[in-house]
Amino acid sequence: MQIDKTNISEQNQQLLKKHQQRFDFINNETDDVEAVLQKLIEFQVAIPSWALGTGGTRFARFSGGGEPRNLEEKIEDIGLLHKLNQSSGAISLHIPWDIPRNTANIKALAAQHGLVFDAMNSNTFQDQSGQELSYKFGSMQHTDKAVRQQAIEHNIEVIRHGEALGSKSLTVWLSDGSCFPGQLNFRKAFQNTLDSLKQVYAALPQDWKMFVEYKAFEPNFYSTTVGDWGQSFLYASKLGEKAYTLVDLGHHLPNANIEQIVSLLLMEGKLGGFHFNDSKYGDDDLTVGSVKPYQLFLIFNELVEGMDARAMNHAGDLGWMIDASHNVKDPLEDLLQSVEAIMISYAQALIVDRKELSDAQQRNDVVAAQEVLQKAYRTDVRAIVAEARLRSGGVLNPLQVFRNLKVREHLIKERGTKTVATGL
Ligand SMILES: [Mn+2]
Repeated sequence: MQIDKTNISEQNQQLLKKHQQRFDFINNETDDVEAVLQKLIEFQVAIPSWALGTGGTRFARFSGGGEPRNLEEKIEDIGLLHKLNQSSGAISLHIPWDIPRNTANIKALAAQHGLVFDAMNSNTFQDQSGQELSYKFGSMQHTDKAVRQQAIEHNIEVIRHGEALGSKSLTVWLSDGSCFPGQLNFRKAFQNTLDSLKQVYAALPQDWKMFVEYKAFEPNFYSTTVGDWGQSFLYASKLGEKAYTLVDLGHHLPNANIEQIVSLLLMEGKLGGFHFNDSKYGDDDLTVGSVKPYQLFLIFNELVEGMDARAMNHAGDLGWMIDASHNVKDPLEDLLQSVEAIMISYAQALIVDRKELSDAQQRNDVVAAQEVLQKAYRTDVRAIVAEARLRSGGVLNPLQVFRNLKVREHLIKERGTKTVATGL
């Protein structure tokens, strides 16, 4: 399935007049829209290779039709998303699910679709077929040195694949932990994990980053060895300047103040990357912005404030990724919604009146501070986001065009109704 320039301009033509009215209105209402547009155009969110097919729960998996059957088709799917929104110009690979059969061909295919390779993801949370030792009782924390060594070697192999593809970072998420009190010596588990991470860190190329992702619970239900941002920060600090904490929105205990976590990690120069999703109860992996859009805005508000305080480049200095799983929606439609939600929250954070907010905070004017934030949050910035897409060659309404062009129907025709993408 190819979407060409003619498709795009035809689709945009139908919506252009209405869009222009909406954009003119918001442009008059808002200061410095041109600067916001420029930032939106530069901002790219990586799509994870595992989110292109239907996910499953521990009960069932209801596969959809036309799912990508291999890495080439995953790249093509992200290419389609990027063609529509011009904001999904990167792919985050998972090893061993996405080991390229021919690296040069894969690089060329990605380049053809305007995609770069974002963070590489290792996997020691499940056993692979033919694997010698089991991760049933953990990987990097394991009591047996041989298991730890196997996990270390796997991560180093992931780095090598990433180097060949032009990636610049490794995300390590460990499911290690314990399910029952007494199962684990916490201190030994931490030390083993730190020693293992140190060996992986030593194999990082000079210009690479390592992201240490944390998660409060699941699959382990009593303790997790990288359980929260404090523990991740501890590992990242002990490892060195190339190691950072990665925040996954779904990996917190209920009601955690994620925006405060983000603010402090940024202050310490230790926030490395972000996994976007949304949730109601735990690690639900739902569409970004579908349940708690105000929280997403508050997080972006801290991101923008914190990055500006350190003179960071919004688009390039942190790793922006989606980490979601789709059980009932078309994965591609879900991803279009997620990217849109991210761009909307980012745009709203960009129009916050920083001076007014800072002044209100200084004089303890709580009411004024809330007004400043909510004024931005309640501004309908969708026409700004659409204008950014239009200027970068995308479509005004990606979801509508996805349906108008019958993208899913074409993919089913090409790939069949019973395809299963590699992943969970
Ligand atoms: Mn994640």
